[in-house]
Amino acid sequence: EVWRAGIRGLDKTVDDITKSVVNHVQTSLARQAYNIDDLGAYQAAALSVRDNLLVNWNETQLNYTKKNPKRAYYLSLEFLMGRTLDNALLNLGLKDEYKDGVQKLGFSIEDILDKERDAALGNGGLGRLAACYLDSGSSTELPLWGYGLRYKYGIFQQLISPEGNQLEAPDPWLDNQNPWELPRLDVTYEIRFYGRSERSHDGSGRAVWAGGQEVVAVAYDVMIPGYGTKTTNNLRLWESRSKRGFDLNSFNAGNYEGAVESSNSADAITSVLYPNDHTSFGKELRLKQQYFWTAASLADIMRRFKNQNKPLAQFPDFVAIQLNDTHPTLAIPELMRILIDEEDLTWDQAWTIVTNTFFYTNHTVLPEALEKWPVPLLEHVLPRHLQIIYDINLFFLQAVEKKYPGDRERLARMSLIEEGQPKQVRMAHLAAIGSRKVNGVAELHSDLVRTTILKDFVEFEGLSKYSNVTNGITPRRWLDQCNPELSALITKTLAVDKNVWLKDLKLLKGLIPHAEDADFRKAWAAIKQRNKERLAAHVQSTLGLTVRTDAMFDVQIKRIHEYKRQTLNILGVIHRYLTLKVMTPEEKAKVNPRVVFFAGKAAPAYYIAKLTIRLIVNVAKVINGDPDTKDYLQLYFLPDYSVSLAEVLIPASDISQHISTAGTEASGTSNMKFCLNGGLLLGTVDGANIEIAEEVGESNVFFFGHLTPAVEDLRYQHLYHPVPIEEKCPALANVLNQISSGLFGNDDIYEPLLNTIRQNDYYLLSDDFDSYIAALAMVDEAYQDKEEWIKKSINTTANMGKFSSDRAILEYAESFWNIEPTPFK
Ligand code: 26R
Repeated sequence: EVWRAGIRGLDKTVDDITKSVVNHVQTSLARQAYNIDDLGAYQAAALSVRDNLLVNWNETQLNYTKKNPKRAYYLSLEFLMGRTLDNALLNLGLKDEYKDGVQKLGFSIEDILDKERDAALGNGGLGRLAACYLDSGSSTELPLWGYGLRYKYGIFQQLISPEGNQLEAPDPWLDNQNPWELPRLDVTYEIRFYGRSERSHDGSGRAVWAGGQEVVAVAYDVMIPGYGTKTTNNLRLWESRSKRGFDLNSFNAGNYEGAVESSNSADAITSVLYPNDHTSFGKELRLKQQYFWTAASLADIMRRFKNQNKPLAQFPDFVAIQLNDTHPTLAIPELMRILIDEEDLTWDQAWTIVTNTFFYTNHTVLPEALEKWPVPLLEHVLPRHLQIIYDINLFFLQAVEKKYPGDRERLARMSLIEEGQPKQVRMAHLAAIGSRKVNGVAELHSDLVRTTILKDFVEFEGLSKYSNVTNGITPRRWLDQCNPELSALITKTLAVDKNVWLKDLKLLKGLIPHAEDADFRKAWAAIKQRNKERLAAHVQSTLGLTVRTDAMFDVQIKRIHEYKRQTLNILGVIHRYLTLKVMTPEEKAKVNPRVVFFAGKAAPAYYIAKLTIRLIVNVAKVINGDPDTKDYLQLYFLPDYSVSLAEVLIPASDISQHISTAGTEASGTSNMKFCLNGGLLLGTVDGANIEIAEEVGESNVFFFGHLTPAVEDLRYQHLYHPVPIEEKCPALANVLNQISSGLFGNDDIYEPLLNTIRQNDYYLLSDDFDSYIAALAMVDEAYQDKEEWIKKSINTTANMGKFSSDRAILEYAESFWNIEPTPFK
């Protein structure tokens, strides 16, 4: 009775909330209630919200313990969560109450929300997708856990020097205490590295992995609330610590420095997120991150399973593990090791369990992004795992040989081991044969997986294992939170509660008839305009730059990469500038003003990507300062792209660019975010652009460029029948020559970038430039007819229902994992 009376319920009233916030100011922050700034108010409010999340989180875990459903685990090296407070308030249904509560205490909720730092534990698409999927997992009440690493430093902070160079600064996001994590100092596992694989002396002949170094994994839990449900799932992030703080042996031997160093090397494992996107470097520390995380996660999953006292053969009936790209593929040999070396199962028993437990999602077909680990490195760091990988390979190739006798080339192509100096383990092959299902992230991409990188595997194992789940985005963050006015207009227009349509996004189709209603169009356009003004105010306050808001807003925001072709965009901007320069005033009067925004980070070692940023920044200086053109064209590179910046940019866009060389962008997810917010899409026939066009209608998107099947031929021609660029694409040649002649700075710094195009032009800019310029002109023309444009905008939003991540996660749950919604109360 005494216990029950003490158990905390949810705060519900404004009164409960102010009390709880003030209580946290006094007790948790140990500060004077009357002497608190916005940051303190944020922290106290966050702690108070966390108390509420904890109520639901505890009940959720209790519900799972009671019902014991099959659970799915999403293993991802990246979770790009962004901010949490606003999302937690929305999902708890306490936004208005907290707004009033903090106002009573003398604060504005907007100012408080703005104090939160992003949790930026990811590079881009893959990490943000993981965050959307967790939101949807809880919102659809699925028993879904995330497992990742608690990096001390997230993705670097991007600074742009006056010359336009990207500089990287660390992101010490944990410097202010993080109210959203719960340290679980009692949940720890010891993870081994190095050492040797021996035979046991007990006569069983079992392998024993011994010696080396042990590192401790400590759990930190992050609560993931569902929208409009009590289900609050868990994201468990591992931190590495040295086993005893100090290595006592070396400490006793008088080697203080050595002892401290060993503690440093254990800490180093979860110190920093690798900032590479799409290029694998084979670094030892990265391998250690991958093993540390998969081994800790599997040990945790195994412990939970064993608590049920079920036979190991039933493991796949209770556990599904999704591999987010190949980064966690070591989980496959690790589970084999546990089952064979520690649980004494036979190879076949173990392999049956493994191949019914794992599921593998591929996120890219670019060759440089396919992970391969050098055999000598694996042998050094994980000697027992290398043996297991060799055994998996042996049995696998025996089966291939049986089906295709004497086909040596096929064996070499399919082998887990790539011959060479050194030999390397192909992680995508290991992930594919160790998994129950393999999927790509959009229809075209899944086709490419099936017909290129895993073609032999489809032939050998059958098509049904090789599947597609088109990506999705959470409409909570990417519509309701980032565009509250549009969300409110939609709710009013559909005349259903927002918690209905936000969970059944196809209901947006109800907007279609309203596209014909002039008043509705006016309201729709006014919101877009206010979102542009909000963006302009943000640029003004953060960068001190004045953006005109009576122009078309044209946005490209994503990692800087040659395949994404920011270069094509900036060359198009220069082309527009040159065209404006030779126009008469009468001609110019007909031009629609345009503001072009770029944002995105370049991998620190990616020279060409950094040059692209430098070019954009220096072109911006010239264009924005040219009195002949500045009324018609403005250009901005916004530094330090982040989830939070995207939340301001996306609702403000009229047109966004998704212009990868056909066949290179697996899906893209920001394309979905722009279109959901009524921005139109200018893009190539690639990734999810194709499915967006299918949904919203080809007349509502602007497509250009060569199609995927043409790409291979074009590249072949570039190599063997090159045509000088002056001949092939004079407009492009002219732009390149203008840059070379010093229009944007007098030295030769841009030559290496320009030469990638003049020489082999792997990403086909010279093939697509003319049709790109033509597409931009079509955009201009369409924008002239304001009413038609707004109709397109409305119809785009209305037809984006398919791209909710709720749909995507339910596809994984139903067709792969075989897990079910497990609601309570
Ligand atoms: C191996 C290592 C260096 C590495 C390679 C690639 C690390 C990270 C990546 C990121 C890749 C896998 C990625 O983010 N891919 C993106 O995944 C999104 C979500 O599926 C897609 O929308 C997007 O098209 C794709 O590029």
